Amino acid sequence: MQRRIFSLTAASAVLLLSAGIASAQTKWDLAAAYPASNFHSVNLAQFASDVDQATAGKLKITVHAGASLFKAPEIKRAVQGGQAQAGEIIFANFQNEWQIYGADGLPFLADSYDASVKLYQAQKPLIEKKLAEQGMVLLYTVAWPPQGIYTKKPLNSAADLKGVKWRAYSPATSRIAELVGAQPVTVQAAELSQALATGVVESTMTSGATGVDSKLFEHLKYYYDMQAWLPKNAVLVNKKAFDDLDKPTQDAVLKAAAAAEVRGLAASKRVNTETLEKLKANGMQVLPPSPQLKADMKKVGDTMLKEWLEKAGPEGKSVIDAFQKP
Ligand code: PCA
Repeated sequence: MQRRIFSLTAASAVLLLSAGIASAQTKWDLAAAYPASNFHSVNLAQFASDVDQATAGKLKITVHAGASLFKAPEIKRAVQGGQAQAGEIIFANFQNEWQIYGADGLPFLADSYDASVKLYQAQKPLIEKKLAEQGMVLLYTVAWPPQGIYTKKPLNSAADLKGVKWRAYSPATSRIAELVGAQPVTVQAAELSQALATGVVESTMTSGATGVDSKLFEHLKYYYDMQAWLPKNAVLVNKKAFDDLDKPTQDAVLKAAAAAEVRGLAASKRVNTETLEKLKANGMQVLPPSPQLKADMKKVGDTMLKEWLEKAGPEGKSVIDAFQKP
């Protein structure tokens, strides 16, 4: 009897203790789609460690890079449903759900870092509102470096892309392929190397960063530095998970997020230069587009902006007007 009472007391002590720890520490899983070495993922790791430090370990964020927890197109819904408390998405992937998400995926609308920041300012209030309706909070965004075209053969004009198997990552990159007569196949970054190795695709439009991440120089020879657009990644958190934090912890998250946004932009610019050098060092020809190729792609951009405005309606027009205001 004596022993039994003792063990019961010990058991409840353990229970009480673990309940205490559980309430003192919150753990978030953050699903991300790009490799751990990618600058977005490195920035996320820094963000997680900043939050850990600022909260003295009260909020532990585990970053699951490389689409190891959810595949890129699934991450948004996983955060919405709370299967992952947080996640990193690329807005352009969700254009079919709501056109405003796709504004930064339109060729030659915002085609420099400065323009991309300006476009973001125009998108941001609408996006924050939409995400709130969807049960999420926007923490920060970081633009990818400018997008160019990778091919096996030299390109003089868009006509050289006819029939080419083109890897797309978003509705807009598929639409580009259709407009130039290439064959779009949607493949996310995590599967890009394999798709190239097996011949499923033989060209793509992406950044120098992804070119290096996926070692595109192993299969493709040319990179045309089109500087066509700078799609943005966004880090989101489930609203309930965020609301469940105490105020000081929320503030620490928001502060670390603001720092990550600034740091991420600087990293993107740096990585843009570095990765184009790395492509060259690995035998890739990094070239400016010919005037014809540039003119052809600009035309594609004009068509896509027109189509986008038709679908995005007055809301879309308000974004473009705000963006184009001097
Ligand atoms: N890399 C990602 C999206 C944009 C980019 O530069 C990709 O190719 O999937």
